[in-house]
Amino acid sequence: MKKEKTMKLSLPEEELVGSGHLACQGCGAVLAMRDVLKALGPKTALCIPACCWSVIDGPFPHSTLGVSIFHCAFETAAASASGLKAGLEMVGDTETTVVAWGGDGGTFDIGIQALSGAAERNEDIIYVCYDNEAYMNTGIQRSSATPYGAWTTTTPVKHFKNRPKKDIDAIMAAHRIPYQATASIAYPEDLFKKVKKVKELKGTRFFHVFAPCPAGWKSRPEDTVKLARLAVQTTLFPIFEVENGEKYTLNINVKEPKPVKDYIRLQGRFRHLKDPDIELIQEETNRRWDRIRKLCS
Ligand SMILES: Cc1ncc(C[n+]2csc(CCOP(=O)(O)OP(=O)(O)O)c2C)c(N)n1
Ligand code: SF4
Ligand SMILES: [Mg+2]
Repeated sequence: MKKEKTMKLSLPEEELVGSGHLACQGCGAVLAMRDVLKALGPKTALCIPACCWSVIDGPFPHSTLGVSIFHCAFETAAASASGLKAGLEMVGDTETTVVAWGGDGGTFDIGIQALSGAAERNEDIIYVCYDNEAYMNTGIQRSSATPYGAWTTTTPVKHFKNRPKKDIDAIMAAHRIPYQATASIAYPEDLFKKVKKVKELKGTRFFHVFAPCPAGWKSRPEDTVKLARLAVQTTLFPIFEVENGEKYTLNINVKEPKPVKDYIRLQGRFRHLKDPDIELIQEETNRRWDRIRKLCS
């Protein structure tokens, strides 16, 4: 008799992201939420500033999420989460994990003051930035997380983004918070494991999660996970963690990096780039990878 193939689940079966959400097909931000909530469980409260996720969840009183949500102003994710945590403690709830959940625009740009303040005070919150590298919810405007060379509606083809992506990980390391990590929706076990590990840790914990957006990247929805994996395998997005701003650990080593071209050519937002432009991106990627590897060694 032919042996039946079975798939072993490495993440818990319980889903806190329900079906019927409002995201586009192939949205990486939904996978990020799914993995993080599997690690945190239902006793979680999210502060969500203006971003795709404030829409994805659905219109009140409906919600696709099995956890509480506080929709806050764009620039206030970390401040709102700090206040919510203090309020919960005042009423004797020390069990609920408070999470600020923002996009790259709400984190790298408009929410950075609140985030920096919360990190400096070492507020007892988890901050998750799902990074889709632009202001997607309002129609694909450039953010400081947008990579060099990308088209967006505010960096049109003739004037594509000519500045590098802001190094938010270095900025957070400078705050010497107890824990921070990069992660990717293509490596759910790594993301799950790291969130679970620091769930009970006190103080500010920051996650920078790479989450492709087919609508904004002009990529195929079925390529979302492939692109996220390629971003790691080309070393464009290294996966590492930092404790107290000092102890760097590489979580996913890439022994033979793939050329960045493999990643770039799958996305319409980079269609205008010529070979010399891609060569520049390759050189910058190699430089940053060397620096991260040295920090982790
Ligand atoms: C103070 C303020 N400025 C601008 C907006 C408009 N706005 C809402 S969502 C958004 C884009 C958010 O981008 P990001 O944080 O990267 O999340 P994404 O939409 O990509 O998921 C903008 C500009 C707003 N709601 N409030
Ligand atoms: S625009 Fe991008 S991030 Fe927003 S819901 Fe669609 S795929 Fe997800
Ligand atoms: Mg964004």
